[in-house]
Amino acid sequence: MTAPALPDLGSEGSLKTQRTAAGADALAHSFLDNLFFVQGRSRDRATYNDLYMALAHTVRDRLVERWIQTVLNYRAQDVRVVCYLSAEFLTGPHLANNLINLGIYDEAEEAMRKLGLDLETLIEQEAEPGLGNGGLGRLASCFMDSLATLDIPAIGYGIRYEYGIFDQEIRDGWQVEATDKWLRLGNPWALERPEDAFEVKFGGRTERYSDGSSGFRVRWIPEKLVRGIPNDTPILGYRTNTANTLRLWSAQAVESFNFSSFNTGDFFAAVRDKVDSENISKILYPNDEQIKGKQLRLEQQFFFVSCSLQHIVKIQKAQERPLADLHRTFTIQMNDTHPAIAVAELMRLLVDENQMEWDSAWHVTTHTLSYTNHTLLPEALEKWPVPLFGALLPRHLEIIEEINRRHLEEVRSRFPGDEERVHRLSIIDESGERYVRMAHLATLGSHAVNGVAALHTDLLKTHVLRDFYELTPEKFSNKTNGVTPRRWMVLANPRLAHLLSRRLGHSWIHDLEKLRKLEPLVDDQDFAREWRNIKHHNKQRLAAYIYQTLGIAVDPDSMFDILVKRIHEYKRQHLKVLHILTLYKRIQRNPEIAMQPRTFIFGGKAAPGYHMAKLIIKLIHSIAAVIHGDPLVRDRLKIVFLPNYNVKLGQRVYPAADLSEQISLAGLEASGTGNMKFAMNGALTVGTLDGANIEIREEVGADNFFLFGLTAQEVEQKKAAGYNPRAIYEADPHLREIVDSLAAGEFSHGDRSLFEPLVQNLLNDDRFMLFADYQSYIDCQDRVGQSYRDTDHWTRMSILNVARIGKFSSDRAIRDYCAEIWKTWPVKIEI
Ligand code: F58
Repeated sequence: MTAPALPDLGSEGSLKTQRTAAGADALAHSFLDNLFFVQGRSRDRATYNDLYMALAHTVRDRLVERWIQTVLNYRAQDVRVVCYLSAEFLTGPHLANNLINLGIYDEAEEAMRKLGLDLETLIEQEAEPGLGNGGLGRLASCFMDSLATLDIPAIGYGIRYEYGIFDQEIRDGWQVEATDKWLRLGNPWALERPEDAFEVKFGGRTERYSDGSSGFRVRWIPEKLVRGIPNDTPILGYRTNTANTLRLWSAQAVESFNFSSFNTGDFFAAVRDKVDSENISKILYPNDEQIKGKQLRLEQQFFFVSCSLQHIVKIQKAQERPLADLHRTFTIQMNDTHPAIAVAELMRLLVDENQMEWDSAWHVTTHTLSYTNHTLLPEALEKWPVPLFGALLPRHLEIIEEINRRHLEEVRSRFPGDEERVHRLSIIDESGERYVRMAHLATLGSHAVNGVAALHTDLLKTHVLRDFYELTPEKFSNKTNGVTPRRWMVLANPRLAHLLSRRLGHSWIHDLEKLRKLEPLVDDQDFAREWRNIKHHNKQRLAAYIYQTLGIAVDPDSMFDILVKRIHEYKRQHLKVLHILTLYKRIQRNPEIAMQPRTFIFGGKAAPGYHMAKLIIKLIHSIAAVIHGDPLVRDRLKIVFLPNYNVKLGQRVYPAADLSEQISLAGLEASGTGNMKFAMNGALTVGTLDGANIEIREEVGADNFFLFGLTAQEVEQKKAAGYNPRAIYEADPHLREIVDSLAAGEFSHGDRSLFEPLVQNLLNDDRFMLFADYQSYIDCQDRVGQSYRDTDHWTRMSILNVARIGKFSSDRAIRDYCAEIWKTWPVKIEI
């Protein structure tokens, strides 16, 4: 039976006021209303979670109007929409961010105070949506914030993992993983939209058929169907009406039961099919070498890409625009190669499902898609075994083979006789077992390819994608990363934000270059004192957290020397350990030695299967235990490992840092974004010439940055000449002493085997060249220690770091993408 035509329900005008008013009294009223009617709780029985939920709904009500208006506006006008495809969005908690962007933080605080509640406590209740591993996922979320703030029409597409990045616990110094049940108490921010679901095909076979007119076409007869359900979260810009959508797909079985199994009486087989389908969005893969060959991972990628592209095509048709103009309405950014299957899926949707000719479809595809690379590590470049790929996506393999055939034909005509080049440029790696190289597919299927910092882009052009650069240099450009000052300054460091606004006005919050106006204040003693007081307050706050969670008392007057990021050998957390051990040995040798007291703070997760990274975590805990047990040193050197480092913890950590450790081996960190978050909170950087460190140093000035280590070029030369770490070890008595002490079991209760893998690795291979950079790092840290004692000078450097950090706002990054890749423009939303 068809439903009757919908009646005209009139406009929302009359519904608006009660749920959207912004004053403290209105907020308090809505809060109590939501507690009762939405959360279904009486005041006397309410838990903290109930109170958090009531406040979240109160805030969401104030987003909805802008959100609906944004969508209506985009429909009505001739707009160009950015679609950001990313397997990860590490959003961080929403409540406080939304209060800030709505401009009602103070009012909400007052409203809660009037009810006898503390806003911060409620904010703390929110579970972290850990839908990302680290920098790449967090970048996607900073970009969503900036897109909305700049009024750029945009949709973020990804996966709503039921379990996000694992929770890290520490037992006896070892990392132990626990599942992240972030949805346990519900998620008030997302709306499920089952009516807007799409079906995704998997497996099966293809078949040719004649369409009667233009010849043969191909049809894909899948073995399995899965439904993608959208979960939409509004992403509001800062003090603007634009609320874009973050659409995360969750997988659902198409039928509750597989009826053929059910009818044959195999009840469990029927249920297993359902469970298998729904597994697709169950869990986020922790970055891990073991991802290779994991079919479920490829299923996840295809699942969210297919749903997203089907949605895009549906919008285009609903607007009655031709698919041949898809690239005029939409620009689709692939965040690394995880969504690279989009190249083949868009071709399939156009050619197979919409009967477009191949050449036109290829034109539309390549003009719609663009690709950002985030890694230079060869082992992190995605490739899929051809048999696995073909079994799961038989039609896509055919399409890729056809794309490749045409591509290689062109290569051969441009470089006759150069079969080596043909092999290097092929989408299919044929050097042994056959693989689909996803970075090649993404590059070929895009009109723009970018790296995320100047050095990284150069290295892409000269190494990783060199042959593609020679083929189509015009595709390549750099887009240095940025981070949002709303979350990483206003929210994380409210005292600093207040000081800045008092002196500069508020405009710096969406125009970060305005911080330059701080420069004249560097010699203002009152300002410098306020600056130091804020840092001290933030350090006290972190110290209190450390004491509460770990029972370790740290001195806020010591230097907070911080290294937080994923644990990886190339990031060289163990180089930091070598520094700490060097200081320890100095004190042991000379107990009277003058030394700047330091608190070394580490945080970061190791991939569950990455043994060396887990051993580094154990090493940090082991040296902490020995050093804290030694009365001679324990007041000068403190070591803290913060378990379960995530966005929430980052917000506590960056504002409290004196020193930011960015010590990767040059040429390996694509950009880094933590480096930016530290510097914009007034920490000084000790770092190598790697990733965005180089540009940060250029901006803040070489005098305000502690540089050490080999350059990327020197790394390459040294490797080519035959790097010998053991020779460095043998020539340096201090290095020898600490390495020997590790090998002798001094930090492992005499157990010589525990750290042997690490020691042997450094002596015999040292792929990340810790020994080569060791002396330079120690010398540099000695300069850091000296500088810190000159408080006035340190404060001056700290202020200059903030004053000159404007370039690293994600607003700048998004403006660059808009101007040079997306060719989009802002659309103001009127309410
Ligand atoms: C990071 N990549 C880069 N990958 O390492 C970092 O230099 C850069 O600043 C950042 O991207 C943003 O451009 C990164 O975080 C991942 O987490 C992958 C997720 C999927 C599995 C493999 C790792």
